[in-house]
Amino acid sequence: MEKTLVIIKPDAVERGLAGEIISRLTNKGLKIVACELRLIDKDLARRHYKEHEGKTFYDELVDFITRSPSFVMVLEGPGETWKIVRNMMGATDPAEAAPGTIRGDLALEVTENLIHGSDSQDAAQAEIELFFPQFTKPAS
Ligand code: DAT
Ligand code: MG
Repeated sequence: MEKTLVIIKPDAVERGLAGEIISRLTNKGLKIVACELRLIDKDLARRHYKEHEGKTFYDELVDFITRSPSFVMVLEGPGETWKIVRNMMGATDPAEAAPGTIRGDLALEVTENLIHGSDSQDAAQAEIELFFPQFTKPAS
């Protein structure tokens, strides 16, 4: 079984779309193995989006992801779970995302694109550790 990290972003929670997005992912057959409604703070947001530090949209991205609670989940499937989720999310820019995808059906703007999913198995591992350290590190 492989796990991946999904963040249902503040725009989705604000718009009441968390249930719709969770349904799509669990109807596919993925299983929720951890979840939390959580206000992501600036420190965690900066660590999560470290790869984008210095880009023009970085500050806007950090402000956006910290503005209200996100629904953060670990999803599990029989293999390549991160890839299944990425395909269901659609392209980063909702204008490019195919109909039938979460972003293609439900979003209009690149910043407010509803959902984050890890983009590789290594990223999934690191992101699960960042958001749910209690599940990945032995108790001390
Ligand atoms: P993804 O979320 O599809 O993995 P990413 O990792 O390249 O995309 O970027 C992270 C987030 O940053 C993305 O969901 C929305 C925002 N973003 C990316 N490119 C952007 C751009 N050109 N302008 C504004 N926001 C952007
Ligand atoms: Mg990304």
